[in-house]
Amino acid sequence: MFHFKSIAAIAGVAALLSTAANAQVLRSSDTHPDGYPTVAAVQYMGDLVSAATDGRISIEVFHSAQLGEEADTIEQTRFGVIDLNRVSLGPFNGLVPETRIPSLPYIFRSTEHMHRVMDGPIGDEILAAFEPHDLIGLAFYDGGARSFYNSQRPIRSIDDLAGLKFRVMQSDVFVDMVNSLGANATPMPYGEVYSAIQTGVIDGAENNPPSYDTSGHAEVAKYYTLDQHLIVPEVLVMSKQSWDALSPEDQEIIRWAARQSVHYQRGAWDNQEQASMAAVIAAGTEVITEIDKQPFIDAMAPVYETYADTPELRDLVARIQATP
Ligand code: GTR
Repeated sequence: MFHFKSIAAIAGVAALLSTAANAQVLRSSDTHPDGYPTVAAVQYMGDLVSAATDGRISIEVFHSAQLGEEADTIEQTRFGVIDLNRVSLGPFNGLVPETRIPSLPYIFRSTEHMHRVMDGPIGDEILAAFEPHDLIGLAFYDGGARSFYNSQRPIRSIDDLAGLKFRVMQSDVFVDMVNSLGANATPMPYGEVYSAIQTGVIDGAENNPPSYDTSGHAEVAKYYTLDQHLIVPEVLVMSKQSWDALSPEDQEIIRWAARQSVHYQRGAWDNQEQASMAAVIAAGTEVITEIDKQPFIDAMAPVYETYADTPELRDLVARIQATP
């Protein structure tokens, strides 16, 4: 015969099991390794979501491109195979035209300018532009400023870029950007860049210090010129299918937790940027900081003309530039 306490214990276990059965784990993708600021930020968001839902909903971050390269994971997120995805805005340029504008070279004067634009109504407008493409834009993270690195020679002026082959993210905006600077662009997934530089298929690539460091690219491309041509925000999106399956209350929790994680990510980003710069310098990177950016900025005029090609997109450029 069962003792009352055993019955209570069995009931308790049954309740736990049924919670576990109802518990939902949202799968989130990131190309970066564990510990990278974007990965840590989505894990932090997951902790907030778990706490706010008493464990009903949690987030598991599949870092290090475990779910695939960015272009493929974007498609999987649109189809609801992946629930959440932290990606650069760059790979969305073909799908979501509004994302081209904050991906234009030198559109932001500084990270602070980028924050003022993306934290306000313009940022909200760009997040909303994902919805017709089966994605819900949740938040923007920092991605610092991207600069050129290569294995051949120090770039001290725009003329030094001539003839070099650089990998870019899979977006025509960046192909035209590099070609307009007199170099040659090769679009390629992030995970293929290291061996492409090592084997001489390309001479280099362009990225922010944390990516240059943690991807190992600094080992094979030791000349890093801080021309800072792109301040492209990172974005966290959710599959619309996964979103629609949530109650309005849970959707609100997801939005709130994503917003909270932005503060967390920015703090982690600043630390990582400093640590990565120190690490690559210690490992022998030659950093070229003295560079006249004006010729780079001037060379970008045709890129603006090509990609800000509707009155709406031109207006978006003007509003970003007019933001103090
Ligand atoms: C990084 C960014 C990634 C990815 C990568 C790349 O800075 O965080 O999302 O876009 O650059 O160059 O492919």
